[in-house]
Amino acid sequence: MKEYTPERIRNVSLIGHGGSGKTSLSEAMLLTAGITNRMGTIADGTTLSDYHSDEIERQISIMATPIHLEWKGDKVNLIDTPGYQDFTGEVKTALRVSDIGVVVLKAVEGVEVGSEIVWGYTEEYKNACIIVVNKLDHENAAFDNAVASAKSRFGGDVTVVQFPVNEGLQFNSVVDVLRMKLLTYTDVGGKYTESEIPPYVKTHADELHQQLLEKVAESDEELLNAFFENGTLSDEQLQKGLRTALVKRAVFPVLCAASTRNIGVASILDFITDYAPSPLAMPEPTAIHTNSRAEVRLKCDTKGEPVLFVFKTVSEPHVGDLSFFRVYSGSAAAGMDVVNQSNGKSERLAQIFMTNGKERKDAGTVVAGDIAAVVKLKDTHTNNTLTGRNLSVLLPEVKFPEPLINEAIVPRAKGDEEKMSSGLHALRAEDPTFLVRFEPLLHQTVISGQGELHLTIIVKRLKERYGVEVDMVEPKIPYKETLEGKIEDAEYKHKKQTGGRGQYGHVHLKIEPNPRGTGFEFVDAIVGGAVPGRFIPAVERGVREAMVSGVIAGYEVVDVKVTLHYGSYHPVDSDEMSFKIAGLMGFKKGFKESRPILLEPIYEIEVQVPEENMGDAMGDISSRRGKILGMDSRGPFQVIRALAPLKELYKYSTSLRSMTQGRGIFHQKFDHYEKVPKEIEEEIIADAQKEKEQEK
Ligand SMILES: Nc1nc2c(ncn2[C@@H]2O[C@H](COP(=O)(O)OP(=O)(O)OP(=O)(O)O)[C@@H](O)[C@H]2O)c(=O)[nH]1
Ligand SMILES: [Mg+2]
Repeated sequence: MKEYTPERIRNVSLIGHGGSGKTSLSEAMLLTAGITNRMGTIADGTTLSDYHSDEIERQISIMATPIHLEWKGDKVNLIDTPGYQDFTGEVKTALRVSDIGVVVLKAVEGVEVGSEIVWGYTEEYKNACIIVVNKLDHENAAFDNAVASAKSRFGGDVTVVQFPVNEGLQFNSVVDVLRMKLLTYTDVGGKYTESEIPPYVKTHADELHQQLLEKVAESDEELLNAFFENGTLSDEQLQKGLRTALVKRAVFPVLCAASTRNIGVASILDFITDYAPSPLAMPEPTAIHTNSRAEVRLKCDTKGEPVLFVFKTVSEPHVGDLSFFRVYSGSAAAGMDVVNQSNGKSERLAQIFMTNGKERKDAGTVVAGDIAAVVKLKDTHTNNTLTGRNLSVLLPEVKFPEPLINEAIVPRAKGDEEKMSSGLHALRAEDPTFLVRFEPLLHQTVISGQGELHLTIIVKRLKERYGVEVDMVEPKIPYKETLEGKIEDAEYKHKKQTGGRGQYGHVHLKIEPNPRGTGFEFVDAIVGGAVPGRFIPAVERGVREAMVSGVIAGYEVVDVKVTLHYGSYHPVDSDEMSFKIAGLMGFKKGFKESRPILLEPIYEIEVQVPEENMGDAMGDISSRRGKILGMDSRGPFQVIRALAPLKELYKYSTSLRSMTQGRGIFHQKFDHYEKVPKEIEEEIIADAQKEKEQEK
């Protein structure tokens, strides 16, 4: 494999709304660069990037897929990312290691919700951004509208560099207002011919050229002075200025494409390699020294101490885990020993690959700025930093989006629990936006993710890869039991006399509520040895056991005070077990008579919706027994803060998404426990009884 210097590398993520044509664009780029000799299609499931079975079946991208090509001597690393909202974690991790984001828009729709979400990520990671208006061969293509929508959502630095002269079914030509040429595509291989701009679009081209000059001039004081002095910029000033303006996010150039017809693609590659930043042109990333916590700037120096960041883990059949990494300093080569600074373990880079979807080639030396994959590391995961022995630093981790949806899962076959758990953990290593936890009190495994499709795919992989079939069910709610009344004297006598030694334990308990949140309290108020001291802890253990398994509906009892104030014992038959049973039964009996109630978890939610969905969102929150705490505006959005029972928030993200066409977002966090309304309490108790009977 050829070795590239950092200035000859470009790291690009293709990002955008679902179906905008990112994968098709990557496929066209591979063909144009001669990596493939035929363009794969989404319909046939033959693209290099969408090679996973789920992607082929659903005809959408699900994984961020690294591919690479060479264009005019430069190495272009592309990460094709999914547009569907459930997989935004993949976009984040891709942009984290990319210098450049290519935002793909549809020529008919322009900016959509997904475009706005990924744009937000480019702001977070400060990527240089290029906008590609794709599908210009669509009969309703409307380039100017798409650009207007980009300007209104992404700001006035969106600047046209190319415009189509014949958008629609016959689309094959664009005017490049940077070089002031007409580019015409007639070759299926993607090559274009250059000619003079035809007279009927010349004025328009001149105007846009002038706008581009001004935009570039504005991005830099020196250029602005030169512009005022000379009324223009030299070609050299324009080109150099454009390069720095891209890094500064002062200009967002707009280019044109019809990916599936391979139109515009070659000049997008030209633009990326001529103007978009190499890793050397980007600000040096900051790492943190593991001991001193001091900030360390990482120079993109191939001779420096190696620092690698693992941004993605893919588990491949017959290969094992592939860890994708970017080198931030130094170089990486097969056979090298490194330290995983995230857990202190040493690792050997056995085999390093460059990948194009599922195709892999040995990589040789991977220099600072480049991206590659390594197989079979022992204990290295996404977000880990690997370094040489002489530099202990950590790079900042990708902050993955918090989970939005929970489902409980139950294996179909008894005895599959262990296989299920190990499969889920392997899947979790691959996908940090997916979480698994076991709820010991509720005896269930709960999986969380970004949406219904996300969890459906996890469940399918569990079956395909680990042979475990599971059902998704609504997660149980961790209700609690407590009481509102009190009982002065709950008596229970446990007595058994059947041959041999008998059993005898006898208690009188006072049971009363403790203030909410203060927990359990046990008071020993025995006087005169009515219950001998050695049996008293056993009584407390009995009470605690009853509390764990619940009394009225099988949920944990909280916030009670139990006073043992009287009892009796038998000199021969009494033992700890007898008093434990007396404590347990006495508590259950007394609890039932002290106006027991159920408590439910209440969450605070923050819901952000577009203004026009405000009414619907409020109505929906009320119908979920929510209480509005306040409202605020945030840009074009309204933010509602409310309290709502967890029970009513099941699949909330799905309905919020459909209510707002995907624009609504929400966060939730546990707030407190509150009494369950009577009619709902009755239902819960009835359900618990039914479940108990089924278990018998
Ligand atoms: N006419 C036309 N169709 C296109 C073009 N680009 C993509 N398509 C079609 O649009 C659909 C979506 O294309 P993809 O390449 O899968 O889009 P994507 O952005 O990768 O989609 P996700 O990864 O699911 O977000 C497919 O049916 C493509 O064939 C184009 O330039 N012109
Ligand atoms: Mg795709």
